[in-house]
Amino acid sequence: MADKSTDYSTTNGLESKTPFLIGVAGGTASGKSTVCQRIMEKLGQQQKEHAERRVICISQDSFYRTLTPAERLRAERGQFNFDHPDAFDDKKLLTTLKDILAGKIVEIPQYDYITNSISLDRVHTLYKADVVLIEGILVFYFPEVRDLFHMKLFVDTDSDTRLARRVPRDIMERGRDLEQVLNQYMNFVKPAFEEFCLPTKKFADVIIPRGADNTVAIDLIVHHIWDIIYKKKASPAKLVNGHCNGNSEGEE
Ligand code: UZR
Ligand code: MG
Repeated sequence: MADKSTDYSTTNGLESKTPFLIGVAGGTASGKSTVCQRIMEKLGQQQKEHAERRVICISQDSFYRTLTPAERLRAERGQFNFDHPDAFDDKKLLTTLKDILAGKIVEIPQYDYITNSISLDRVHTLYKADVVLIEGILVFYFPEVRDLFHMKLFVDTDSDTRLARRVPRDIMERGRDLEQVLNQYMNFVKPAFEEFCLPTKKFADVIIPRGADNTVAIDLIVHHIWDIIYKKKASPAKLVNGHCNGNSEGEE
């Protein structure tokens, strides 16, 4: 079958060790990070040291742009729209992904939801990997970024389930109060989801209903990734049974 996954390593004219890039989109609190975590676990990577990891995950949140002082004030009052494409530095995201595809070592800053800004003192260095997952609400929004992915997944979780998860998460992990969370949800998160995120579902190769609860879908996806990346060396049955160690040394 002449699918693009068969010869992914030569897409964009890059060399044979090009990492396999997977985009994971979906609404807020749909379970994108958890889906990525499950994929990494099932590929047997989770316990490895950072530099050795063959499967890594990046969040689009690391590519929020620096706010102007006026925007910062609005953000503190919950009046800045973090769900709008303009909130992101898409050029930086694009450059970083291109560098990753070119096999370069890149630095990824961590985002701090309490200060609404990138923490420059908490930067992760990403080494070469076989598989790179990028998760975020708008990873399929920017055409040039979208075109870089070898596989596109959309985590499709009901809006009420997402809201029910988002409220306690924002209060407990992101230092907000209930009124602020609900206002922000109604004014920004929900309309931006409908306008910018949901329409990108059509670009997905695979739509995952119910998010991380959908173990069948995740197993199938992992099976497929394994097939593409480490094909022929290990039986897929081993992978599903959790025996895979993700070591691709000497393969190809
Ligand atoms: P996920 N977000 C914040 O709450 N604060 C910030 O400083 C930056 C982002 C939220 C953003 C979006 N919206 O809905 C969410 N708001 O992070 C995306 N308001 O993250 O996909 O993990 O839900
Ligand atoms: Mg997230």
